Amino acid sequence: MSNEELDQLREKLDQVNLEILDLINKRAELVQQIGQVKDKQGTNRFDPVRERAMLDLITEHNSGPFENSTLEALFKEIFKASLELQEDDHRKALLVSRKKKPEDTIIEINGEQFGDGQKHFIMGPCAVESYEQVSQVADAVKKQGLKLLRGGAFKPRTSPYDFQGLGLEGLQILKRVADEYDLAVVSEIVNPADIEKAIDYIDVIQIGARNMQNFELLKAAGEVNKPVLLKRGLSATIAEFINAAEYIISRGNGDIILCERGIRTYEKATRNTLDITSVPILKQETHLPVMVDVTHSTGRRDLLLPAAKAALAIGADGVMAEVHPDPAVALSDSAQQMDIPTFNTFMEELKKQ
Ligand SMILES: [Mn+2]
Repeated sequence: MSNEELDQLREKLDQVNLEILDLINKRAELVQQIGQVKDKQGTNRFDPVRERAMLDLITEHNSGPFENSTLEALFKEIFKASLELQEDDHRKALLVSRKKKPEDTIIEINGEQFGDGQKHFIMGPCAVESYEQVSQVADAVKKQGLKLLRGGAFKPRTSPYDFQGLGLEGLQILKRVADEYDLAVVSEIVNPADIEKAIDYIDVIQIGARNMQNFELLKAAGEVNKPVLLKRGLSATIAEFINAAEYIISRGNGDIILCERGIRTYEKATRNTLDITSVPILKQETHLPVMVDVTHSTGRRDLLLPAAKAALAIGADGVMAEVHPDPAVALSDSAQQMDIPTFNTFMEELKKQ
């Protein structure tokens, strides 16, 4: 075969490649249109029966030289790429995504701008136990120049026999103390029906790890005009976490702070495993502020400071931790709450960073 002949064949091959390219992209456009129709109908994108029918049609018309199995494998790749294209379109459409809104969401709470690139802190006792207890912590929080006070009034506990929190009375205590010290209140709500009465007492609605996929609660939080601190579920993937936030924003409330609080793994040295790389992933994928709860992720007082340093170093917008005047007698999380001197050292160290 002369070189000229080879060149001609190669030229033809290039031509065919371009035709295939053109056809593949035409096909992709059709698939995208089908995806939009399916979205409107609310039907599943992946349809194995339809895929089988398409493959059968292709092999029926196959006159070689490729074998049917080779063609099936090739087309299967094209189908897969097209399905992924539909999923990309879907991800693009998420309201919490960077693709939808490239700039950071900044949430103003009591003069703090969450998401502005500065460090923010949410500190307070695990559970509200008494006015005295909360006000001692609030005093320490205020002296550190902080603006947000956390405290649990409704406590979803692993055992039904553990302390369940003071409920509305707990919120009233928090509100009273917060007003005295000019702090904003972050507190967990567990029941959609409680949101309406709770918003008179709290400034940030916390949705806890155990409720991350309580969709009715997410929807209810999406319908009020209060920032939401959403914690990652203990067995939730990052994609599930992002979708939980999407439930809130889809109802109109975009003031959402994501909070990594550790996930369940086989490791027993810590209470949960702090998934530290979820922070930059969440920052890349969404435009929302991201915090790290060092208390529940580690479950160990000796790890609070190094975990908090790591969180800030990797790009978290803030740190959450629990503080109790006398952790030894705390009604919940007694092993990992900081006493006030430890909290002061913790804060001094983090401010240095
Ligand atoms: Mn706790």
